[in-house]
Amino acid sequence: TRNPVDVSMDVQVQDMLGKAREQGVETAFDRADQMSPRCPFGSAGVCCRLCLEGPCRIQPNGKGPQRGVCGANADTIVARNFMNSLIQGTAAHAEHAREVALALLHTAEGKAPYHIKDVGKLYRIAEGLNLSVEGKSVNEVAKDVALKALEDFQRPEGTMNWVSFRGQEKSVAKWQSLGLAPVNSHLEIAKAVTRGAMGSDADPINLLLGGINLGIVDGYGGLHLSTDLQDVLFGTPQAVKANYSLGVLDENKINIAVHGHIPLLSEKVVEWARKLDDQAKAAGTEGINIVGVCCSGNELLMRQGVSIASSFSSQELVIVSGALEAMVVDIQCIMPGIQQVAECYHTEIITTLGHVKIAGATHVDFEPEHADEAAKEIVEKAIKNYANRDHQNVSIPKDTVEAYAGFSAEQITDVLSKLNEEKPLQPLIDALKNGTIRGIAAMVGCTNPREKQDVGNVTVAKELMKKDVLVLTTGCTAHSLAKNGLMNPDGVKECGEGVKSVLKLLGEQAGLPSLPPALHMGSCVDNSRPADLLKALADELDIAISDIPVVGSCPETHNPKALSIGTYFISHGVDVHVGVDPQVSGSSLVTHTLTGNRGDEEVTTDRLFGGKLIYEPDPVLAAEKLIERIDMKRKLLGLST
Ligand code: NFS
Ligand code: SF4
Repeated sequence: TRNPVDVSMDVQVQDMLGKAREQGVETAFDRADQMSPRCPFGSAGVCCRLCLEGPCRIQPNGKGPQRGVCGANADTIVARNFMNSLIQGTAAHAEHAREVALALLHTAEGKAPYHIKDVGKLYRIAEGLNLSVEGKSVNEVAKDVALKALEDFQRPEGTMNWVSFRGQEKSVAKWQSLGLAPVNSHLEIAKAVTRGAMGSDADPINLLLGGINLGIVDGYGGLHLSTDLQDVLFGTPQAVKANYSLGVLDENKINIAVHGHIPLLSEKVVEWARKLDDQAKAAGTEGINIVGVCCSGNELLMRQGVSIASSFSSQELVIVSGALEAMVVDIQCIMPGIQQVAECYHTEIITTLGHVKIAGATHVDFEPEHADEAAKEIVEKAIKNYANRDHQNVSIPKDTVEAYAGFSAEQITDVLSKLNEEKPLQPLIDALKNGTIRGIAAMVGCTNPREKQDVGNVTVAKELMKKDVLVLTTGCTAHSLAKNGLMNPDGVKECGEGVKSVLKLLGEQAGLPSLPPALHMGSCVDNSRPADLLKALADELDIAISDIPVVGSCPETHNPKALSIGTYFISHGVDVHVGVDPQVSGSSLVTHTLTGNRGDEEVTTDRLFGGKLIYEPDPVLAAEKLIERIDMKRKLLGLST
């Protein structure tokens, strides 16, 4: 068993883990220890249990049988397993997007209690989709946009609307020429399920190309669609200030954690917490305190300035504080373990979706049409549960860290436009060209209970900042960076002189001493935002996205969703680093296709798309490898290195 100091950089997490252990409460960090050593077959991706002839497993060292009962070899099994995990990630994002699209339709029809908050963005999207808006009301335009979005789950042929709308022409043309441009999300997911099944696609390279197709579905049918429509419904984020760490819990208030992903639920919980504040006061408290966990937290942070209590790996420890009345969850990244932990304290776990329940938890069914009733019921349950709080067992860590977030592509462009109104991207382009900014990195992804929390995320970010790389961030990685001062203007001291000067200059335009060194662009579906920024840059320069000196890094990932996001970026020729084993080492062919170089004889993603996967567990070495790739792309553009 690891000592608390070895599971997280965060002292509050260490303390809370100490409390949990003292009280005999098991968390993911303990279970991760119990799970090691991990099965070498699974780790290498060479076990297959796709059919009842198996399970089959191939010894990577060449000893023992080299084919499964059906004749599939290690290459096929590894490629199939990799693609099957991309299906998981892509389906998660597509389903997220579909729910938001349906909610937009119902809102436009007056059947769901939401409003069109960003009318400007709605009209920009309508224009991008070539919809006529003349003589139409806002709701009519919203309905047209929602129908176009839903068409991306059912059109029988052609290219997805959101791919044509949001994709860069150069990339779309390449995908079309390779037969990889997706038709509709459900079709591609269903096709991938079929090809990855027993006795279907047995060509490892073809399976990996199927994975690229899923990455494209993920990026447009999942990420962009979700972000676009969420911005329409809930507003496009603008810079906000909020607090991070377990310390954001408030002993004097009723604490409700919102956890999961889709803001349809969490936005309503915030709204009703405000409405029922008096009830909370009548219960003898100072009101209601909503805190965020995982990406629901990111969504609320970006739009409402709600503070964030925890990233993925320490989610159970929010409960161990003893001060949490309810944890409301929707979907994804919700550890089933929270229920066992909650049973040791007074916290009520509230699930909200018919297809995502946890045995033993309370269930309040959440349908967008009845969002108000459900949110009210949830908040009232939390208020009522305050009576069960054991005040002797409350331990809330003292400090919180102040952080700035809300850097949507629109917000960044807005700040830039203060330097050059006509061509807002020009200052950024000039800085890239003259080397003041060496490159751009999107620091994304998770925390993983197997890894020491925050170390990978923070180290890679700092190493890149030092070398004048501009860092954008999303997801749980942003949480790591925020807690370590990298989303605060003070954090700019970590940057090299070039990036520092740019951030200071931009900060002044925004009334701050500096912009923070890591610009928080939102949740994981909001990886569409850095993608939008890259597309705008590439278009302005009339180059492909793969030519820009930009990289992605995902040091502490755990989720297949992160792999599909990574694949989305690779499909654009952006290099993507993962710090956790992607479980493909059992096939040198698959490994080479994903991680090989463009000059190689064989097929590699680098050769086909201009970007590759970089697996490197050491964060310092990872940053070095990323810088190498940034410099290589600078050289190809004829820029100084
Ligand atoms: Ni992304 Fe967000 Fe966090 Fe990882 Fe999970 S919450 S959607 S998958 S763990 S960053
Ligand atoms: Fe074994 Fe082939 Fe069945 Fe997989 S699909 S379990 S390798 S027989």
